[in-house]
Amino acid sequence: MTDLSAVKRSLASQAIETPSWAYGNSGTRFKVFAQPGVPRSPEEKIADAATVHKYTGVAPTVALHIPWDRVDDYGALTRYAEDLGVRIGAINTNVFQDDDYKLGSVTNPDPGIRRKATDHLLDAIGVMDATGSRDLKLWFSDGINYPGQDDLRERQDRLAAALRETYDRLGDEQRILLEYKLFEPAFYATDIPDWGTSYAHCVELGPKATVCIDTGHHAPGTNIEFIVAFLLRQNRLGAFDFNSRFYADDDLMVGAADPFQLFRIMYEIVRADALDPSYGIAFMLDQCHNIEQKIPAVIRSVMNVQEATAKALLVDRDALATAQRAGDVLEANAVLMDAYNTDVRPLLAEVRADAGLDPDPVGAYRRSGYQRRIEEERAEGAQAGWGA
Ligand code: PSV
Ligand code: MN
Ligand code: MN
Repeated sequence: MTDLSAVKRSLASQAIETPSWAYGNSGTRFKVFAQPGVPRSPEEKIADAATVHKYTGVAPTVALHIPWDRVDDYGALTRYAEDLGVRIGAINTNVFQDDDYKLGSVTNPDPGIRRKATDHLLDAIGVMDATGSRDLKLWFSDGINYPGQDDLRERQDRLAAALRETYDRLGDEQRILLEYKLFEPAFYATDIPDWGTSYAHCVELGPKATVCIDTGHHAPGTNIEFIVAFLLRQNRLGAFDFNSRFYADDDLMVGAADPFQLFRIMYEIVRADALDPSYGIAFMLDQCHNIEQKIPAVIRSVMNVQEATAKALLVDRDALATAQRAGDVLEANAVLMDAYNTDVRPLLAEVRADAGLDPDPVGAYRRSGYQRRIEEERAEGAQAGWGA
């Protein structure tokens, strides 16, 4: 039997990190559709993230992207966030938006460009020192488009050298989250294309390097929960970038394309007792809201993660273990599906009410007048978007 009060406690203490770039304008390579009220500065992105936290109660941190969120005084930005009730989360690096990086950043054949890219990673650790962030998130767009374009193996050596220098600069409480991506923008070969490559580099580096699983970065049909289980067993799962994909790296709302997959992922987390923030996994969103309104879309995404988590927590683990040990295939599957098919919305409404929150976060946001206010207040000035 599942202990409902323990489930509610776990849900109340869950933490989901939202990304600063989800609040800014974004689009596809064809068009960016600007929206009214979009932030014009890192401070305004943080204010929007704090609003998501205000209505969900489980989004206490916001990830920054450097240089999109560059400011002169990160100490002041940190205090600004804290005054609004949130903290700065992962620092994301950007070695993909400069002409110099056409042939790669840390794997570039030109040592001068490799130096520039590595220096950016080291600078980002300086930002972490100033903001108190624990996590340095590294995603490299590095790869090649044509067979023979560069030496596959030497690029791994260059990558390892840059990672080593970066790792050695980390403080005791800081870590690297190393992300992988199947393809794009490189199409023939990507330098960190899969979890195995990321994992191998992390092992080589040391215990402060862990893998970040971006759910959108896999081939169709990939069993992501297997990767989760494997990395948890090895103590190398550091973070998630949650989002949904239908075809490639769509960055759509988590839980929109395949809520069952999200449940299976969260079940592996629950199975490993790795949900509590004290375990150290960063549950982040990595999304862009191109055609839908941004703040309610982030709220909806947070709720989707909560719903998958609630279902995972409701799995009767004793009954499942009994069925598994007895080799009762149908019963084991039924136990899992019973939890998945439970409507957990009333349970989450109770958890919110117990925390003094409106049980309907999207409705509460819409009624709050925040959207109207930002549309009025942010009418003047350049909006933040990709690269701003
Ligand atoms: C590009 O694919 C990407 O979506 C990666 O997932 C990063 O985490 C994100 O951009 C932010 O740099
Ligand atoms: Mn990502
Ligand atoms: Mn991505």
